Amino acid sequence: MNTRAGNQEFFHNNRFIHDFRQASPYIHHFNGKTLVLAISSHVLVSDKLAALAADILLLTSLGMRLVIIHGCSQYIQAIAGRSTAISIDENPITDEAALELVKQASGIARFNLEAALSMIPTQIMEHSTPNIRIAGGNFLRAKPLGVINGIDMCYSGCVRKVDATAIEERLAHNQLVLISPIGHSLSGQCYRLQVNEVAQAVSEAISAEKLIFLGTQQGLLDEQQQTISKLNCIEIRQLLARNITDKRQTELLQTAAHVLEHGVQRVHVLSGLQDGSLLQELFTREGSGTAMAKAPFMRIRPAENKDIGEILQLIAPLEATGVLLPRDSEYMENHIHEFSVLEQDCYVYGCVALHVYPEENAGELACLIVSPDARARGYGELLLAHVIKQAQELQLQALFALSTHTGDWFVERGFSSATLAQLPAERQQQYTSNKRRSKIFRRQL
Ligand code: 1C4
Repeated sequence: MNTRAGNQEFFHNNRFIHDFRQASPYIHHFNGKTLVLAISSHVLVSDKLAALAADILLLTSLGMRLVIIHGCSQYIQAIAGRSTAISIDENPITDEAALELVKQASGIARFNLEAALSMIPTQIMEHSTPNIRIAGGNFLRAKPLGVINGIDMCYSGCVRKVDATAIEERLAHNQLVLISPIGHSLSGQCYRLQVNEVAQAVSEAISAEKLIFLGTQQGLLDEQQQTISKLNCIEIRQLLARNITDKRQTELLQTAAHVLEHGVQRVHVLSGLQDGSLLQELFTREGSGTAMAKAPFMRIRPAENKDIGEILQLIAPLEATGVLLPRDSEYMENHIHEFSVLEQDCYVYGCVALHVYPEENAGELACLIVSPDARARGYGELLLAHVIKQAQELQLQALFALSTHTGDWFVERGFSSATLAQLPAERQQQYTSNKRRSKIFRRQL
């Protein structure tokens, strides 16, 4: 029997509440953001398409604006027979017959995707199904590749222009834009285009928040064939310079570097065959596959009132064990200007405060925390360096830190033991009254 007590036990035991709460900043962040999904035809022909389509519908219902670019090589192969080398990598020349195949295959890919996106996922009630409208059109202007090294590429083309205004109009009307890898020239001719190139041109033209490649691989691989979780543009360029990746991976890295340097915030390479990889990437801290960004993913910024909840969550267990001084939300509201937070994506992973004693021309590094799941990555050291820089900019002469458990950490980073008498007078009083008998450390600036 399904009882309320049974339900409570269910919620207590499973991770639903934890996971849903963890997803909430991402849900908030992505509302109204534009995502470009480049979906390989290997995914479209697989039995995972229905699950992926359901996840895509979920994203639209959460307010994300989606543009999908689909591949079609698997459909071409199905029509033309297995022996035909028809992917653009294998056969870059598109003659008239090949162009006909591309048109047929794109049509099938498109219809299958539209059908999958029209299904009502079982978890959505019929009357509450988001009424997703799919828009297509002549969004891509193409031009021929022409004759390369004496070889006529015939109807293989490249993107000349993206009609970003038309795409924006469709997105503004809550439509999902579906784009095939075919463009049209001013003379009315069709040209076959590469999915990567279309994805690059479209995501740059509409300044997408993210470009997400959904293919067959878990993500990009390093030399040991392990999935790389994160890359910034410098690391992408280094990987490309080492020339160690295969052709497909090299193309993805080149595309990623280009779009990141032209306004797209993130590029992801995920497996479209792994159930839920898209949701995992967008709504969990761990993510999925490979994520690429222009700058390193982490930044330290001044704390704001909106961060108080997360800072208090970081403090709570350390306050309970006596590592940190107690601080409540009223204290935080009054002192938030002293705090800096270390943020990655939408999450606060650490914080630190600089309390200034102007009369003694000194500062105290306080409330230094790195979240347990992000320790030993050098974040503590970065927060320390940040506070030292702040203190130097204020032309303070000394920085203090008081600690019950972390003395060695400060000594290893240039602090020395200090006496109570060396502390600023106001802090001496607080020290005496709170009876914590913390060790005192000082660093000359
Ligand atoms: N002692 C010595 N070494 C330590 C250490 C410790 N307690 N904790 C970590 N380490 C070492 C690691 O083993 C690692 O060494 P390895 O493996 O590289 O050789 C290295 O540090 C890691 O360095 P990191 O730069 O990657 O550092 P993170 O792990 O990112 O962060 C924290 C280091 C100490 C910040 C982190 O472990 C943490 O959050 N710990 C819990 C909170 C904590 O102890 N914070 C220090 C507070 S002192 C208080 C206040 O409320 O204002 C109390 C004031 C009072 O009156 O008593 C402060 C300043 O907040 N004061």
